[in-house]
Amino acid sequence: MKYVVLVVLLVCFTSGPVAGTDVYRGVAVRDGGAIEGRIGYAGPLPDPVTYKPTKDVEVCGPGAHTTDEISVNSEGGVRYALVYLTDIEEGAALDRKSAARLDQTGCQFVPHIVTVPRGGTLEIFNNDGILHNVRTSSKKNAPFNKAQPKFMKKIKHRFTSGPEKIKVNCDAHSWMSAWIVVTEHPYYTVTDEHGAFVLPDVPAGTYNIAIWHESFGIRNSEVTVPSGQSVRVDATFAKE
Ligand SMILES: [Cu+2]
Repeated sequence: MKYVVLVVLLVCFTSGPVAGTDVYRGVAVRDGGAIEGRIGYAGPLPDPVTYKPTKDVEVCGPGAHTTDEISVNSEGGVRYALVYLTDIEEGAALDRKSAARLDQTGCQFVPHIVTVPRGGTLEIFNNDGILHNVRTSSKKNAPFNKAQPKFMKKIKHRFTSGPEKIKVNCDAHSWMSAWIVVTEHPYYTVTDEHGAFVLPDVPAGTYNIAIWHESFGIRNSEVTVPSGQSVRVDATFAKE
């Protein structure tokens, strides 16, 4: 009996998903399929995170504002959930040459989640004409902390290690936060205001898909993508 258990364990370990693989190969995808779905929130809707600027009010805007940390619409659709495949080894090529862009506009980072390929460059813009200070918290990539005065329109930064989810804050405005996601392949996307997402051009096969939200946690499931067709993956977060 022990022998049987051991065999089962070995099979599990050798056929299980490889998280954060470094062996991704870009190829021409023929008859790829799509994964589409909706990420929802069950139960009473969570309260948004709010703030009221006490400095730079003429740029940041007076009164109460809402951050993008918790953005759930009236139908329970969860915006700004990151959806990605964790174990894909071969698929569409990753464009490492085009720069990704993160704006600071009205004292908010836009978009709230930006993806950057490993080895790629992120351009961080200051559109506000006031001082911002960009600080990242990361482990694989070296963290950085850069003041961006009003005359410094653009900071460029290259991310050399991944995959990694990196939180960004501004030390001049405590409510400003965003996420830089360093990717190894193109199968990452972020849900829209309805909680919807699409991952196109996926080679037929079975993959592990992760759905991550900074406040609600992470969900994983297996998905089988049929050749030339789409498959749905819906997930729901709830208060635990
Ligand atoms: Cu700022």
